[in-house]
Amino acid sequence: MSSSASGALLRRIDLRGATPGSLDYRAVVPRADFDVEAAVPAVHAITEAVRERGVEAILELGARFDGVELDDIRVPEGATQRALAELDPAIRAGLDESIARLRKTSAAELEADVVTDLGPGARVTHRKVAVDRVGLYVPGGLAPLVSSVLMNVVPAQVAGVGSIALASPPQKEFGGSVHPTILAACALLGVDEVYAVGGAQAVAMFAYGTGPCRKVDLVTGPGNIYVVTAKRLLRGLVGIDSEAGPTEIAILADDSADPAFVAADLISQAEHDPLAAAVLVTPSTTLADDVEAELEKQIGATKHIERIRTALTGEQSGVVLVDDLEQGVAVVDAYAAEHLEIQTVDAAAWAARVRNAGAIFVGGFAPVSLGDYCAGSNHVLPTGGCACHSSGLSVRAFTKSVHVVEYDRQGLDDVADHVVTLAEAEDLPGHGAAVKVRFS
Ligand code: HSO
Ligand code: ZN
Repeated sequence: MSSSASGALLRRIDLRGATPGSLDYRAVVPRADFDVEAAVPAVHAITEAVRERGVEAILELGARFDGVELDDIRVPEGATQRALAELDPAIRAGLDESIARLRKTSAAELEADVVTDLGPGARVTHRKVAVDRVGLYVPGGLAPLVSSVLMNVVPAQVAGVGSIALASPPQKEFGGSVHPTILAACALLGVDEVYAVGGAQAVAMFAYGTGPCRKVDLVTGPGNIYVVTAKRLLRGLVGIDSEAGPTEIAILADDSADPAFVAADLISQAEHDPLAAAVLVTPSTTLADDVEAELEKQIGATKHIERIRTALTGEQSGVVLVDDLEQGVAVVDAYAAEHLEIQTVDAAAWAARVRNAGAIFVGGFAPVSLGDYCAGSNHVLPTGGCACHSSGLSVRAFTKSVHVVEYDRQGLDDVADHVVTLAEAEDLPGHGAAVKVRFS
């Protein structure tokens, strides 16, 4: 393996010739230094302040981090409807389309109860129940992610969540309120419990129940390192979705890919954050060179050039050269990207081989930005390699399941001896006795 920095935007990591099994790809793929542990002391101080001093602490933190002086954390009723009335009709049409597609996929993905009969008088039902109350976090930071409102709210509503609260950082530019487009999206979706609270303090507010905000059962939504760290610290007290940190795009591509598409897609996610990761995995040095040339060409025309350049040249981004797509699949699986694009011949077949990714975008006409807004898929996805054990948001994230056990006398009698034997094997005779007493 070698790494080179030749003045190119993307560093190169050459894995060609690595024999399968000889190298831990996870250790060599580029990855952001997203050090949640390092953020723990600062975040713990924030969550404790909110726990101890409630709204007063949240207002102080808003002044410190967001530069706003507020008297109240709750966005006044009516503000969402007013924002909707002033919303640009073209934006409204885009939001409507996105909502319609998300509703359709969410409804189709709802899981039915599963009833299993295990013999006469022996039945187990796997019942699906929506979480009662959720707190949704929508980042404000470098961009007001209005689309994240939809990605959180729609699956929660379709799952049947009864109570939804939303928090987003107060915006100095808008008098300390939440960004008006985010408020308008809330109105479109019928969400009127909105808090102008950002960062770790929002997660703490949801988890503890602070001031006007009742404690929630589940906190979802993407965020910066403070939000992610707060979710990790407060997990247990509340449920959380995946840890969704700075965005990542990995593209597995061969010679058939259009370098202009590949470059544009890498730039699209680099645009989010100087910490965003853009990774190209390819067996083609020609493609790697052509993508590099395209990046140089396209980057000049971008609005957020500094942020994009920082993300592309950062440690977390790069081109990984592989021998073939077979090795490429092993590498992208090890990387477990938040977003994975496959731009190869037989893209669907290669996509079917991938096990670890937050979402997979197949072929040249499924860019990540389609998924960010209007594909009908969800864009709140696990980052930092968490895709090897976690899933993105969907109705399932807002649902829990309960096993309901229905056995009658006959059903219990049929397995009674086994229960008694196993209880004795564990030296827990009282367990066996609870069965025997029913037949004595
Ligand atoms: N790509 C981001 C989501 C997003 N993009 C929102 C634009 N707006 C993380 O999946
Ligand atoms: Zn995006």
